[in-house]
This record gives sequence, C-alpha cells and structure tokens, in this order.
Amino acid sequence: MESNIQQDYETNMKEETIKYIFNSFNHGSNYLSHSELNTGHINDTFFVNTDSGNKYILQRINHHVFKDVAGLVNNKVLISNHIRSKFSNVSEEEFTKTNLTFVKAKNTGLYYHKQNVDFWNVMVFIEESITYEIVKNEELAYEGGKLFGAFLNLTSDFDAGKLIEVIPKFHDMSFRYYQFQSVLQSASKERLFKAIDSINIVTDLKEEMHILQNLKESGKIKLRVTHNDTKISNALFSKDNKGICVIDTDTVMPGIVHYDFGDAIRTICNSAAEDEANLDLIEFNVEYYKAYKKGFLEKMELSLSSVELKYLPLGAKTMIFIMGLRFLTDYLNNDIYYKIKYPEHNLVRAKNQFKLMQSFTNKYK
Ligand code: GN1
Ligand code: MG
Repeated sequence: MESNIQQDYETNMKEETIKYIFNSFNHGSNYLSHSELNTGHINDTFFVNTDSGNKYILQRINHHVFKDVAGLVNNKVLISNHIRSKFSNVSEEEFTKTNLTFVKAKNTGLYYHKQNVDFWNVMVFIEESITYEIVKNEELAYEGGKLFGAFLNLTSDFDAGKLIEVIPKFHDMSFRYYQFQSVLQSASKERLFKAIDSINIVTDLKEEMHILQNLKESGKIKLRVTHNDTKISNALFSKDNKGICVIDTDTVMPGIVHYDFGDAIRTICNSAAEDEANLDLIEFNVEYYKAYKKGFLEKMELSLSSVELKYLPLGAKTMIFIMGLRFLTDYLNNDIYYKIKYPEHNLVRAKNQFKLMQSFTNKYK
C-alpha cells in the first residue's frame, strides 16, 4: 500500500494519495473529497472536505524553495500561537473560525507530515471566507490595510530573533541584483533579446532601489516580524468585504515594515492581475493607495518611526520593482522557480510589474 501511494503521488495527485496524507493528521475527521486550489506560485494547495463537515486546507510545501521545512512550520506555528495568546478570552473554537490554525500530524505530534521527500501541513479552513486577486473598490483596499497593519501590530512584541530566516536574503536587493547579474551571463540570446527593455529598467534603477536596504543595514530602519508575502490574495475577507485574517505565513521572518506595506500596494493598486499581458490595462490606483494606507496606519501609526513613515512610498516602489526583478531573473534562468502556465509567463509578469511601477512613479507626486 505504502509503495503504491508513493508511486502515485510522484506522478500525479490521486485521490488515494491525498486521502492517505490528509488522514495522517490529527483532525478527528475522515477525508471525503478534495479539490486543488491553483493560486500560489510555489506550494501545492488542496481544499479537503470531511465526514464531520469540517473543512481543511492541505498543503504540500515546496522543499526546493523552502530548504528548512521544519523551521518554516515552526515559524508559522510560533506566530499563530502568539496571536492566539492575544485573544485569551476567546474560545478555541471561535478563534479557529477567524484565525489561521494548524493541525498536528498523528504519531509525530509535529505540525507537518513527511512523506518520503515531500512535506505536508494542514490548516483549518475558514468558512465563508473569500479571497481577491484584484481589488475593485476602496473599501476592500482599506480593509486590506487594516488586516496587514493588524498583523504587524499583533506580532510587534514577538522577538523576531526566534524566527529562522526561511529564505535567506529574501527581499535583499543586493542579493536579487547579484542573481540577476549572474543570470545575464548564462541566459539564452533569445531570452535576453526579448527581455531587453526590462533589463534596461533594472540596470537604470540600481541606486534608488538600494536606499531602503542601506537604511536597514545602517540601523535607521528597525527589524521587526514581517509577513513578506502580503499580496491581496493572502488576505481573507467575509462576504460583506470585512477583513478576517491574513494567511500564507510561510515567509514570516525578520524584515522591515516597507516589505509588507509595499508588497500589498503592489497588488491592491494594480488595476489588473499581476500576470495581465496587455500592459494598457495596467494602471496604478492612487485612491486605493490612500485607502490602504489609511487602514494600515490606523493599526500601525503609533509604532512607526518618522523614518519608517517617510519611506512608505519608496517601499511601494521598491516592492513592485523587486517582484519584477525576480520574475525577470526567473525568465532569464529558464523558469526554474515560479510555476508558469505558458513559456513567457514570467516575462509577462515582469513587464507587468515594471509598467505598474512606472504608473506609480507618474501618478504619485
Ligand atoms: C510567491 O507562492 P506564493 O504565491 O505565495 C513568492 C512571493 C511573490 C509571489 C508573487 C516564497 O508567493 O514572494 O510575491 O509569488 N513566494 C516565494 O505572486 O517566493
Ligand atoms: Mg507565499
């Protein structure tokens, strides 16, 4: 049985495989059915329905990207428990309805299950929650701001030193430039030719795009717990568009406030999806920027320094840029990192981000 399952799930995710892995977690329910959620670019995510009526999210963690899965899961659980400790008057059942909670694996008691080379974890599904890829009104931008601001606020008294750096130098600009410059040496002529405009943008902005990193390294901007993947699809909303909670805490680790502020702006203020190929449809929405910032500062303002506040707009530009740079680097590197749906998907994403960044620069005065 075990070896059959192994063969199956290396080629495709058969129902038996998902069932077997899911039932190795201690949720007290039995698997009924599942469906795959095709949202993230890194992990594989499944929605699981059970005989008890409870629903779960089962995730296969990409261990090529996340080298220390145990450390990653430990980070997520530490943060989840810290948030839990702030709601001591709320019952476990109630907390689980509006917050990210993890399920332990049977036997090992760990929050993940290791199946030969693959690692899995299970979270309780939050009922009646919805996610958005694109923001369609200011209210949602404002609610998103409150959610990501609240996450930083709730974790602001957590000792960031207890978290491992899940992906070392994740938002480090010098490191991302280094990867980019290395790949320029090995990329195919064809890809270099197709990407020439984007390559020139990256080359021209080198100095400006290092400002935040320099402030961080000189200690002028402090390190805190940051989420590091605050795209709007990582926020859950209720049907009436109120924020519920932030999800996908895979990349929680020490960082600066600008990472989370800027990465959220990157998706909230884009009039199109991050992989829209028609650049004419991409425009930076300043009204959404203001609404997001208002919600974010309502939760954060008192704990931000004047330097942190002053550089929030540059945080937006820098995070839009760094994502374009990473997509471009992966395109030049023959698409080894992000999941792609067609050959030029990463180049389209990169051009999209640079168009958004230019629109931000033109509109934000
Ligand atoms: C990746 O896998 P997902 O969708 O949560 C990436 C983020 C990018 C994002 C762009 C570990 O996130 O940094 O912002 O794609 N995560 C990792 O959509 O690289
Ligand atoms: Mg993520």
